[in-house]
Amino acid sequence: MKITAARVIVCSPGRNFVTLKIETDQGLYGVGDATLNGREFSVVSYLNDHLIPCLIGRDARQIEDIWQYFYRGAYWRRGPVGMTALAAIDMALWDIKAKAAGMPLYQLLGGRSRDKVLVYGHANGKDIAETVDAVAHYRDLGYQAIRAQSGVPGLASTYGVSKDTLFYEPADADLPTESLWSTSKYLNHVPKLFAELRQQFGDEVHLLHDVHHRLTPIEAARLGKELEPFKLFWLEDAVPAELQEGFRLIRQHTTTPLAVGEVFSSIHDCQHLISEQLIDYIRTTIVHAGGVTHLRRIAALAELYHVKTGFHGATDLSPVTMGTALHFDTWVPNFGIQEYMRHTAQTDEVFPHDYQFKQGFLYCGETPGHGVDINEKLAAQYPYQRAYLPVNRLEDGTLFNW
Ligand code: EZ4
Ligand code: CO
Repeated sequence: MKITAARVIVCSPGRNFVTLKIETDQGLYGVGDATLNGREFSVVSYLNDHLIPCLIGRDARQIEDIWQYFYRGAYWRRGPVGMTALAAIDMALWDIKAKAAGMPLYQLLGGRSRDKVLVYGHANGKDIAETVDAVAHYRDLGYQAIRAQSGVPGLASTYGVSKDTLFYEPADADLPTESLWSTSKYLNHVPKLFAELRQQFGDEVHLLHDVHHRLTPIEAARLGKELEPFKLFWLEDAVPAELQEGFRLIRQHTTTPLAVGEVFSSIHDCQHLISEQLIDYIRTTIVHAGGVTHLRRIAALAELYHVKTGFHGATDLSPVTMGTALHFDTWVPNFGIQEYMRHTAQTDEVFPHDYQFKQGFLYCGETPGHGVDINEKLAAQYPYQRAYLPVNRLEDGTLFNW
């Protein structure tokens, strides 16, 4: 089965998405996501200028060989741009293989391990009262796991707090907006938020929180410790994770479960975090960490060390990634949870898919392949719109982590 064509499609049905479509001489095609939020065209160029010329004419069935060819063959390994481009090819090839087999992707991976996929949604508010209302709203929608973020008194804006409750999109301007950060104000506020949420909602609901890379290990240790009474499902991205051994310090001080990895691009970014049992959930996702082929290796390593999956699933992960991730989640033995931020109706229309949300769970479909397509005609009506993620400064002007 020869690859005859590969096309990169850029569209913006409410937000930017980069999509790869691979065609074969058997009439079967596959679709992959290549979206890297705020840096979209770096991946477009990597695919168009460097990978696609080497892809045409190859046997679409040889997923592993093609993966190795582009990983080892680049000489320059890893990194978000290269691994996202590779992931797009990998996703499209798994889509083709599953279509050729006449099976939904989870069957090819090893079959169903569970009936449904537990997901968490994002409840945001400008203060504690608004966040309480947002959590109540998600409870009404059937969610059993909810991430809670609140504005911090004395800070004009912070990560995770949006204008819209269901469709938070941080890449919100054609040049980066700037927000201000104070670690002390934040640390004083967050335990109050979770005390109130437990008071209001009891122990049944799973509560999660995303620090978004803003603490040092000792600050994260303090926060984890102070949040212990409120039994979080996880504390996410407590510190920027280039320093894997930094997690040892957090781990020595708290039993709050730790999740990390949405910005990782390979198994080497989390090897020590996993093998030294410094984390509880690994958040690498299909599109940013080399596709199904590479995620399988990360999940298998994690399984050895009692680490569960908790894939990134924000709105910048296109429905193509979401669909593929749901097949992976349906199969993977050490599944933990899946993040699920809803896409807008426009996005859902451009990417027809067969997965469904019901009462706090997502269900992947039974269509052969990963179950997500792109309507190219409709996509063409939504041209690219430049959009950046914000940057973040301390109150004295120092550039900080966003
Ligand atoms: O900021 O996907 O857990 N989710 C997140 C996201 C990320 C965006 C960045 O593009 O941290 O909201
Ligand atoms: Co996050």
